[in-house]
Amino acid sequence: TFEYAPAPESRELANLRTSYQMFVDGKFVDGAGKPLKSVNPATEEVLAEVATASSDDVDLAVRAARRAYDRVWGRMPGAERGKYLFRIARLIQERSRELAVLESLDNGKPIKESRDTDVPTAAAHFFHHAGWADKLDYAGYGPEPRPLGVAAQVIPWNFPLLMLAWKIAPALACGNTVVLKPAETTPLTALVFADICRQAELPPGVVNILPGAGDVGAALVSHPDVDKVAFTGSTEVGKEITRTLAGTGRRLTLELGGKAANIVFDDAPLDQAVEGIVNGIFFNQGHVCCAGSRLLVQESVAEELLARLRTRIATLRVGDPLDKNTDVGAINSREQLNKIIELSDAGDAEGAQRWTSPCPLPERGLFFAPTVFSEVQQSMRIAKEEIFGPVLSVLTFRTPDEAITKANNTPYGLSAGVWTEKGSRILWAAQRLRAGVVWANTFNRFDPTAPFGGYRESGFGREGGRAGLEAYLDV
Ligand code: TXE
Repeated sequence: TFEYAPAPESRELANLRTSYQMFVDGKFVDGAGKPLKSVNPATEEVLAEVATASSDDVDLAVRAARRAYDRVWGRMPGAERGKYLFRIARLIQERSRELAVLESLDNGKPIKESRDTDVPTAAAHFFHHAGWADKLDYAGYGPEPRPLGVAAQVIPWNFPLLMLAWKIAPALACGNTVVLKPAETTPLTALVFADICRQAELPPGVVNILPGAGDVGAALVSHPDVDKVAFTGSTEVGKEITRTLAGTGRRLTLELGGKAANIVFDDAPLDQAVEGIVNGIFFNQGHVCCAGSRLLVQESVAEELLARLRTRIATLRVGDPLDKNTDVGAINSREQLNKIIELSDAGDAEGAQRWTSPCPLPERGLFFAPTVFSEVQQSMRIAKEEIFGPVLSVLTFRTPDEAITKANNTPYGLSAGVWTEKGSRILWAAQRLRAGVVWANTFNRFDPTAPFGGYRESGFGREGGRAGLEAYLDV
């Protein structure tokens, strides 16, 4: 049965409809796949029914993208492409309230995050790349860098609109056309973005949005007429895509999981560090590939820091994503909640000390209270595996060298944080940490001018800034 849960005013603000179509060749159309139901994780009620693509639909969308590339977009002067990107950026701003409310309904993230981070950063990404479109000759990739052609892009559910912007803005700025598949649990803002492309009068076929599950993603990335694949998601699927593309000569960038260390040295400003640690692991319920999920704290300040941290975490408000006072929203899916529960139970079984915030939790919906494990050993699953939830594992170290060794003791390499008053130590640590991003005395800061991406099992390629253009250009 269908129930439309959200209060009438938020439905209205989000312009929520009961059904959504996919976007192919500039038109909203029904897909031949089985429609999916997008669920509000804060209530577990159905928000809307969404059309999904069949493999024939994937083929139609790739053909549309190819035609648009050959006839229009791939030949258009950069300055003209830039105008479309500017227009899209402004339309995201104009429709920011609708996008923010819809994102919080569909994903479960607190409205203050979708309002202040996801949506404005998505707009910023289009503004930034609009500025590159006519300056690619100066980007440092040779005198006449060329677009690649048709880009197949698959994104996850943790930042549905923002990940879309990270993928689509550089692709379009460089002259590529796009077929993008949003995650099956969060397709709605991508379809509003499709409407923004229509409003911006983007030529048909330049952007195509195909909702669906992993099978649609697999059909898309393996389509023979795709020139480039960009994927953000699990390391497991990233490896599968790498195998699929082996030997095809097609370009690939991957942004996969992480197990970031947030390192607090004994000279760190502790109050500031507490804020950074809280933001590092509880922002977006910890559904963040670069989340600071391992806290490495120097032994001499560990007890003091943990005491302050618990006091601070106990003040976090968990609950209704649409309440402006909520700090931690809903877990995106039951599957993800089960994974968080399973890994936390493994922490208990392996002998770590669990502390749970005494905050009240809503009676229904998918929620998990902020949790801290202390006395964590490197061999434990909670120290090694990506939890992707509001769970912090605390380890200690004695010397700076030991901190770096422990931080690098992971197959991942996406991000890290360093807390210290010593500038020289920041530079020393940044050189030694195997992580694509190292934050100093801050965490989870994103900016379209700064390249983001990982090493090793966190993937390869960069998104953002000049370095991010390389993924969409031939030199
Ligand atoms: O990821 P999937 P899931 C991690 C996180 C999480 C775990 C599983 O630890 O708990 O992965 O999450 C599409 N070919 N991250 O299951 O399956 C899928 O439809 C092509 C970290 O959600 O990788 C979705 O659009 N595409 C991560 C996207 O891939 C396929 C963000 C991601 O889903 C596919 C998300 C296939 N064979 C999860 N199978 C990060 N880096 O931020 C699935 N998909």
